[in-house]
Amino acid sequence: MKEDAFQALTVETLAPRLSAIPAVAERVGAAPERWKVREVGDGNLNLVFIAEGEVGSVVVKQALPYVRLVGDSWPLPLKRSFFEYHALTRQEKRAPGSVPAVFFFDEAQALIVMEYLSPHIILRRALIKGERLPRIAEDLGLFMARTLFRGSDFHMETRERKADLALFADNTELCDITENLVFTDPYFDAPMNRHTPELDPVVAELRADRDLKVEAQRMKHLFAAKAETLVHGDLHTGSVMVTAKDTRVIDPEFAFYGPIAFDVGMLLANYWMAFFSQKGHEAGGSRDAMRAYLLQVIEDTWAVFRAEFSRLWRTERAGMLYPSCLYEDQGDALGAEQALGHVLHEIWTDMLGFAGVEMHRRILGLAHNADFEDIEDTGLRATCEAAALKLGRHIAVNRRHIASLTEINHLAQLLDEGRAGALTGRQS
Ligand code: SR1
Ligand code: MG
Repeated sequence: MKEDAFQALTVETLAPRLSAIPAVAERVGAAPERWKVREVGDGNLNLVFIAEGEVGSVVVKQALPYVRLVGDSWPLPLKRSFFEYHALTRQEKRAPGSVPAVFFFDEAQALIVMEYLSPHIILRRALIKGERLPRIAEDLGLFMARTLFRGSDFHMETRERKADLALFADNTELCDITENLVFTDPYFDAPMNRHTPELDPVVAELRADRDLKVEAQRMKHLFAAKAETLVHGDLHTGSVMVTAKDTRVIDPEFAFYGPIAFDVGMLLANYWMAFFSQKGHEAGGSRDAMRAYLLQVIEDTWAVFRAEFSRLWRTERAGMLYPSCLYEDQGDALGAEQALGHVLHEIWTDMLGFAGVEMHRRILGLAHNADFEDIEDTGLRATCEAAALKLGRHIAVNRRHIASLTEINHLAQLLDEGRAGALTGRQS
């Protein structure tokens, strides 16, 4: 199959095409006529199938040569599957057990056969239903600290890291999607944008906000220029599968060498959006406990990330940056701690900027979140979205002057209750 020209899989062709591959047959069964195949992809880009046989089940993910959400008018290279495969192997090494196991990869067919996670569901869906997952703060805080620290010059041998940086530098088209959809399009009337009509006045205010537009481009500048570590690149709540006992991160096709703060900011932004959307899912009962849970998850995720990053700094800082020959080896452990403080402070400040723009793009840009989209009453949806837009603006513009998540979460509560005034315009 490796030499073959690309052919998109279908429910009918998948079993005959893949059952001859030993690594796949071993996990599903060798008799294709006994396979049950269904397409379950609901993402923006790819095909995703579940194949079940007499032995077991696998997931087959295949890239399409275009953006599924838009159609073939927007071509997108198949090589994103190559980057996803290589990111998954690195993440498994750096944070064992945090991603699905990969059984087979075919570069020409842009397909990855991997572990079928069951009874896992997408984290975003769980949060919309009001489910409180007990492990996500710990698991995702550790995942981010371990993958981001261990992929950086704090830890890696510099030659190996530079080779890896060169490998992922070719993921240009997916970076281009983020550069446009996240950092630029939300801030003007770009052709693919859409928003809930009742938001018109808030949207006009944000698009006229000079400080915000400058800050969004500063974040884009960082995203494009700060090749610090191998980031997941699309770490939102739709890229995480969960049960009460297990958390797995999926879909790293946007992986590239970028700022440590990018993954952290994107994830926290998606929790804040989940928080603001709860009001729209309250028909089945009060979501007060869910709101409190989400704000706690945000604080705990950052605390776990910080603690694990600090532990790795003290025990695995073997790369070229801040070498121990300058600090610990000279009896100056305090110097290393001082440097750690600076590094964490920069991650904190940048993380808030990335979180702010992520909230904006999910409400004003092309790719929206089910958290808000599933709210049918557009007036109610707009109320939820407006609160998220205002918090996003506040943390992006004021990120250098914000001391704690407690402070931000207090503002989030005020906004959610409609008690925080405008929080846009020139109030920075
Ligand atoms: C056209 S792709 C839109 C979005 O889907 C992916 O999940 C990324 O978040 C991207 O920005
Ligand atoms: Mg994805």
